[in-house]
Amino acid sequence: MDNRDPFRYNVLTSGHRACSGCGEAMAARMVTDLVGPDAIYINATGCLQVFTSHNQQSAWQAPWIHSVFANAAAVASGVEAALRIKGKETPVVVQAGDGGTFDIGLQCLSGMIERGHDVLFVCYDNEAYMNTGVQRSGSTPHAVRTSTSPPGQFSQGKQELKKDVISIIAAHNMPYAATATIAYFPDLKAKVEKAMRIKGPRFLQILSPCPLGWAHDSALSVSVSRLAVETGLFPLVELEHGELTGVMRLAEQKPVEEYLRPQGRFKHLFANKAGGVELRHLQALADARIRRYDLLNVDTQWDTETAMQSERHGRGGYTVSSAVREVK
Ligand SMILES: Cc1ncc(C[n+]2csc(CCOP(=O)(O)OP(=O)(O)O)c2C)c(N)n1
Ligand code: SF4
Repeated sequence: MDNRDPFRYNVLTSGHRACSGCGEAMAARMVTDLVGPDAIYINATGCLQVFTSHNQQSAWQAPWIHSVFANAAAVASGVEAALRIKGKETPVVVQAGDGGTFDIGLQCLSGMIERGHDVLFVCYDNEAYMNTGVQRSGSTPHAVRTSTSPPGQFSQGKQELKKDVISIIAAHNMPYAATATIAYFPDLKAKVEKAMRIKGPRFLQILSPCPLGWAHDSALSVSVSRLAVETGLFPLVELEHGELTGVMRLAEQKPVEEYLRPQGRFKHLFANKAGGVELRHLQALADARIRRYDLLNVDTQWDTETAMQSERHGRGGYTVSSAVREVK
């Protein structure tokens, strides 16, 4: 008999060592509770792995494997293949930071998708290598201060742009890829549930503010992630078989300054003229994303409902089950 109380049982339980206000901890709690305990979780090295599995203790109330930094998707591929041979339908979920996704894990992730493994890959995107001391990653946005992109005489923080990973992943022509963030739980919930109804490789990029690395008040993680969406800097989108099938539209666009000001990682941009140039650059990047996804083309409030109604197709050799995968 299953004695787990569905209202009180958390896959990621309390007592772990995340910093207060950790967006990654919030996102992981949401995702894993939606997927449920009867799944196999593979965790790349990173903050989530470190703060949940310390010295023979574990905060996971589900089967959980720690892979190395680079190979979580390869481990998941093997687990999924073994389950398939055994005729089991247990969901397989990868969890990784942006370093483990955008950079060092990208090759294994690409292979996993190309081979068509039935795995959900979740990237908790906190836009730097947080676990090892806030080094810049391929996900770190332009002009951000990190320990390896310090602003100074020659630069205003990171010089390169944030890698457009959702487009790279969607270009694999895979069944489902989407972005989400902790500020919009109904949207995140709908996307996780939708991903779990689809067979084949699926990918979620969840913006997960890190109070330590972003240097914002730990009480502001949710509002900061909301501002990332409202400014256009982090569009909430869905892509199926490479095509855009859903966007969360904006009633109005907020200026990027509202998002940047509460975060110490952008503080240098408000200190001098050179920083002001980068502020305009960041505003232009947000404007470009708004145009690209047509985020303002709506006369109502948040258009979540419509965004969630996008049809799934069984194209590309993958089948789509009509019911939510049964969790036994
Ligand atoms: C091959 C290899 N290089 C470097 C490391 C050190 N390392 C462990 S976790 C990590 C950063 C993880 O960053 P990310 O994936 O973004 O996750 P976060 O900690 O930010 O959640 C690094 C550099 C490692 N474990 N293995
Ligand atoms: S450093 Fe950032 S990602 Fe890591 S536990 Fe702290 S808040 Fe979370």
